[in-house]
Amino acid sequence: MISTARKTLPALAPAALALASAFAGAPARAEWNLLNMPVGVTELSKQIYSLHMTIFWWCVAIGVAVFGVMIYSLVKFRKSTGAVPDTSITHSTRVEIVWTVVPVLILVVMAIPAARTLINIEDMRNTEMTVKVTGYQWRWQYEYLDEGVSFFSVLDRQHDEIRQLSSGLDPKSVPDYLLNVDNPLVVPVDTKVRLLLTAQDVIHAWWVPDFGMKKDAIPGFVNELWFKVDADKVGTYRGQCAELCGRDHAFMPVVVKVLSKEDYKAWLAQQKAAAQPPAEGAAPAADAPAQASAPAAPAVIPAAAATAPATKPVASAAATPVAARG
Ligand SMILES: [Cu+2]
Repeated sequence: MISTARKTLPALAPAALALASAFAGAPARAEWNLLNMPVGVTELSKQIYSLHMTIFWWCVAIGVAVFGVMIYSLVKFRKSTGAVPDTSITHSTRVEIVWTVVPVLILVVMAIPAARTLINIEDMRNTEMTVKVTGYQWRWQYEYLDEGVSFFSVLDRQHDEIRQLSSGLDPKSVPDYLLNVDNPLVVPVDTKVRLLLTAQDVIHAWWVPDFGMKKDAIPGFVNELWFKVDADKVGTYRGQCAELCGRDHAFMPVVVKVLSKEDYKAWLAQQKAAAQPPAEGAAPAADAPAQASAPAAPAVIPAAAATAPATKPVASAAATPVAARG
């Protein structure tokens, strides 16, 4: 036993050192934060995080109480000190009622904040803008309903080149490797944005951890989710497809650029102008790569969209278990 330990300990030393250095210094906090879910930047993500932490601390308290009583009993009433078994509580109706009712009450109390959060997640009232999101193998399409703006979002070309086996290029040479796209979804800050999620081929899932939101995009169904980014959280947020959707599942990231309301208006105006058919003899708009990169598939979308509302009630019911799994 001791000789095994002597052999194993030196072998573990480099690993222990690596672990210690990983947790030492400034980046340590970031590493530790990765153990928990992110607080996020939206109204919902913070609510979900606080629910998660509330339930977590309740579980810690329950764990400490249960294990505390158990360890205390094991030590205090051990056989070597002459303890004799108390047979009066075996098959005691009173004890059985107590240990059934107390956990049920705890679960009921836990269900109150959980139900409140779930209802809030599903509350689509007062949305200020809607974007239809369609998953394809392996790209996303964003359609700004009522705005006439639509584009595809594909893995950044440079990242795509680096990821090729024979490229010989270093993935560390680009920031946010495999988490960058050509055309990100652009939304304004402090605005309730609703996404209508569907897919054209197989099931995908739209996921941005900082928004606390992940939902399946299922062919023939329309799922919905909403987010409202905090007023001071202008920035770029990244996520990925979260449902195994085929060969290039790992290569269809989600990038959301959150702009101030003014910047968003300017961006939208620019996109609308770019979407206009060019005047006779005019050169095509240089800043409309999104439209140019659209494949032939979108022609099918309007038909799918037209049938979607009719199937929506079924969609919500059928999609829920799948969404929960994804
Ligand atoms: Cu996918």
